[in-house]
Amino acid sequence: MADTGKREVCEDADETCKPTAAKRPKCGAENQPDCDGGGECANVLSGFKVKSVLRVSTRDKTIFIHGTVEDQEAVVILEKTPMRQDNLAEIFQKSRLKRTTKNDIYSIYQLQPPAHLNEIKTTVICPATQKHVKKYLSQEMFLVEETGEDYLSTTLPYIESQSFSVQWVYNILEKKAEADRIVFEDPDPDTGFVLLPDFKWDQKQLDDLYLTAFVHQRNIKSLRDLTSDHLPLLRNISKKGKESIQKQYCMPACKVRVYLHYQPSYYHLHVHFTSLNYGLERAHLLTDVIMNLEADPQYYQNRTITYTLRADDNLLLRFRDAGRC
Ligand code: M7G
Repeated sequence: MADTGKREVCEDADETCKPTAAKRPKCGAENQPDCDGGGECANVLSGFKVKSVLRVSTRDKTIFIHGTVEDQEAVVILEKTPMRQDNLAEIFQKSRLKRTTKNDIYSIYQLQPPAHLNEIKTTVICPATQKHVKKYLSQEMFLVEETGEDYLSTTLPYIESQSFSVQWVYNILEKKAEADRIVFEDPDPDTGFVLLPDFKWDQKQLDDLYLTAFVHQRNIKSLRDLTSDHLPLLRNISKKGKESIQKQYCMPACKVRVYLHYQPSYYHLHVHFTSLNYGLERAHLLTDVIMNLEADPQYYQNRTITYTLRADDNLLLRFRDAGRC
């Protein structure tokens, strides 16, 4: 873990925390045979052929591209990573500067840092399905108010017919992938889970901390399936997840947002642990979920849940067909 220059005070300890080194991924494609153990990969993207740009976000400095790699459909996401305080000295000393404008006391430069400080986080989904391509395409959004009945008659059949594969989650749970990235595991088949850095986090700074806990139980699709029977599981994730993050990253519980998405993209129950910088769209706070289930064991079977769907989402079409949107 890069030292962000911050020192947080541990909640449950007298001494000041020192974040322990984060387990870094060796490279984005560590399971592919073209990567060596040191993290260098053969450039699998050298033959990437761009078909279309799906979305550009200047604010997030990210571009989503649809294309092909060796005739296989692929989605590539390029993202400029956040600036890190601990690199500043090297940036100032070792960069090349080109001045583009000067006016009185104001100057603008193009700064070219050394290559290793100029990395672009690159996510590759290959082979990608049409559904992946759609996920990243900019689209108009619509609001849906899903009742418990809507869930059973419209949403559940949709999920069962065409949700994303969760094989990658099973690979994590079975240690067939990302085993070296696991931050914490409770192996209990009922209340246990695996906590590890999310794909969205490069682990280089704590400002955008993002870990995800995947439950060992395989029959819980989402928030909708939760009843008071799952309270021991949820309380366990909340407690041990926060404790692990406090221990590993020195991030106190009051700095971590813990929540479930509804609708999620992947229907195997998982809980997001993020820094407060992340937005709240689709988020249901785990503490609220626990309190709601304590008050009403069937709360999530009965309540109406409101969320947005993209114009091209087949689930929206189903709500339209059912006259519910
Ligand atoms: P979600 O709420 O189902 O979907 O969360 P979202 O992507 O619409 O938020 C699933 C989470 O799993 C997301 O935060 C993804 O970034 C993360 N994720 C997806 N994949 C395919 C992987 C993976 O292979 N490994 C890890 N560690 N995280 C992943």
